[in-house]
Amino acid sequence: MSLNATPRGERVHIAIFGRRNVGKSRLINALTGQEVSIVSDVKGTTTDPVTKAMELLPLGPIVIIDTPGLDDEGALGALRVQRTRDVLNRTDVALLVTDADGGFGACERELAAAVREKKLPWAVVVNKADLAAPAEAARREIATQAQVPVHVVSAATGAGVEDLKLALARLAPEDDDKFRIVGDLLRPADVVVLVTPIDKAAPKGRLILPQQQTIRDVLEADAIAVVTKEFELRETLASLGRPPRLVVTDSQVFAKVAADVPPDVWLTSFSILFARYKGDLAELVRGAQAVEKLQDGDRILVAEGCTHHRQSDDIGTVKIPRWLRHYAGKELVFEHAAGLKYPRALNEYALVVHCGGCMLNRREMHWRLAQARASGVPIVNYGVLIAYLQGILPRCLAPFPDAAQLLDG
Ligand SMILES: Nc1nc2c(ncn2[C@@H]2O[C@H](COP(=O)(O)OP(=O)(O)OP(=O)(O)O)[C@@H](O)[C@H]2O)c(=O)[nH]1
Ligand code: SF4
Ligand SMILES: [Mg+2]
Repeated sequence: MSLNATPRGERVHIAIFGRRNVGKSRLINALTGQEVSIVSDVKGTTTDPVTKAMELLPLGPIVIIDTPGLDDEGALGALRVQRTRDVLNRTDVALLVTDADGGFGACERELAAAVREKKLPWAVVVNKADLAAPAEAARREIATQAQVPVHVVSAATGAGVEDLKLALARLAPEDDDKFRIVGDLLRPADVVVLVTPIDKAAPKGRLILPQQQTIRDVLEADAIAVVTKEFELRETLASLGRPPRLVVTDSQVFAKVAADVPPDVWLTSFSILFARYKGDLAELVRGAQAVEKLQDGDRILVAEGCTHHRQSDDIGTVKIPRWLRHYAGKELVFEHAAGLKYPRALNEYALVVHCGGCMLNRREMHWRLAQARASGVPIVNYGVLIAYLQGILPRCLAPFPDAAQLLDG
């Protein structure tokens, strides 16, 4: 994806479910006007979830997910069905595709129950209207069972596809003001100073995504973003006519920045802002505190949201284990999970340490937190853990009293 495009984690994730051969893949191609997925009359053509980021008007930037059929058979089939069900954990809007022949049977009812349990917005699509338009009675029957809108379309002729796009735009969750990076901490005309080191680790010619997104959110709050490196921070603060509302820094230079920012000015880090934005800050702070209880032989899961290229001093496989062993002074056993492979049985772990999850949408991050909660396992992320180990977490949490309070207890 181009660097100018909307980040994947910010896109509405639309997933298409249904039995084999109902035309899920062909419908995706019709909706998007692209050959996203392979279509054939062989049952079980789509064997793995297929994901594609794109613009879908009038909705905007989306990720569309094609899935294997819900009625797949045999041991391999069951595995595919499980993978399809896992897609629900990152779905914002679900479409359940059926045809006039199959109607709304056991497969459809089962998926509908799972979608309802997750409280997802969804709709039913009756495809292949060119072959057999469902009689009005059949359509009403499906609507009664599903209790959601039923759209009759033909992926082959395109009939009903434009209406379905409009319906998707209506179903998509609206941007929720509760979920802001910093905007909710600011009043119009507040000044926010952002400290962004430009060192060898910084990408050439641009700022990294969390920095870009934070600037954007400051501007959306009608506040003023002032960007500086750590070396010019003192000058920057001195040049302002009034103290800033907030200083946000890269965690790596926190100590230097903390020395230059007056104690009564809020100071936090980009990682803390994103921990709150994507997840649940209080839960992650509790997870950090669990470090104090680690024992010899405890197993720790380090989970990352994508399989990025590992560097020699990799954060997840090298640095986090080193820092944690050093801090706890215990013999700890580390295991790793990357990408969409997030283990179900978390209860064998004493702690889960998750990456910032920049590639995951908020729904998936929340699902991962919920899995840990359900297993009774504390979970923390890289940003909150590092701040805790460095002893800077209390200062970082000053703007967030609810989470800060946990450290006092
Ligand atoms: N006549 C007609 N045929 C369709 C329509 N939509 C899909 N088909 C055909 O139905 C067959 C299955 O379509 P796919 O899109 O591969 O179905 P799928 O649901 O993705 O199937 P799996 O990947 O096997 O789960 C293909 O031969 C399609 O050309 C439609 O609206 N009308
Ligand atoms: S923070 Fe997680 S999701 Fe983002 S690049 Fe790193 S490993 Fe991937
Ligand atoms: Mg398919």
